[in-house]
Amino acid sequence: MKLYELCGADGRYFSPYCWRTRMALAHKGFEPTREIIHFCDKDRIAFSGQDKVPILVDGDHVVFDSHAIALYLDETYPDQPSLFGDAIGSGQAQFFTQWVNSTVHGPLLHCVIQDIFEHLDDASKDYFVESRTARMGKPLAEIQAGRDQSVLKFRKALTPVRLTFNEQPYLAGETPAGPDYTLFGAFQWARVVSPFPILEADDPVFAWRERMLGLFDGLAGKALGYPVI
Ligand SMILES: N[C@@H](CCC(=O)N[C@@H](CS)C(=O)NCC(=O)O)C(=O)O
Repeated sequence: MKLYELCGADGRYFSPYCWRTRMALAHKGFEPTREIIHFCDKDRIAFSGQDKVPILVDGDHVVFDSHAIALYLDETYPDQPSLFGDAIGSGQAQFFTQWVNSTVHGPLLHCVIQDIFEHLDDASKDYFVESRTARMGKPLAEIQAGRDQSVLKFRKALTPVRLTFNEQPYLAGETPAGPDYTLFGAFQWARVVSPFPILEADDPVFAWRERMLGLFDGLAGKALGYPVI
């Protein structure tokens, strides 16, 4: 298996979507070969017929989109530990993925967007500024300057997650699985590029993040990034 993953300068793997897939692959017991992609390496991923990572190449199969990859892994490797459980679990996971993408990623991106820029390889910097300024409608530094407010929105968005941890240690229940990786990608995205504290230390989500960082022999915790405080 080969995983095409986004990387910035000095081996900082910051993509939230790629982290979902790395964690999902580890959960399934797979260690793919890793292909490093920078924002400007579009020609190297053109074979997939689209321009985003993660992309998983498994023999003759080319699968892109982190959610589609997770579904593919469960369908193709049912004897390995499951990510979503059953058809109902997969159905609910679709909702959860859309919720994280639409409700959690936004305020978090506002907290770290300039920090992402700072950690990009030089060749990707202009592309990032142009594409993101056009998308967000403001200079990146200006967006990040409001992060004391954005982080409050981010923490508020996590209310259902926090309440879940009053009942169970992981989003998937007693042990981590697909939905935990879907949300955790966002936290790793921030940690890899930014020292900004996005959670308070007494937040149950903070303790969950600690547990996630330690999974799979510290796969995410050992990756280059800032200490979580
Ligand atoms: N829905 C996709 C989103 C993938 C995505 O947006 N990937 C970003 C990396 S974080 C990317 O490749 N962006 C390339 C670009 O913006 O040019 C997934 O879940 O995999």
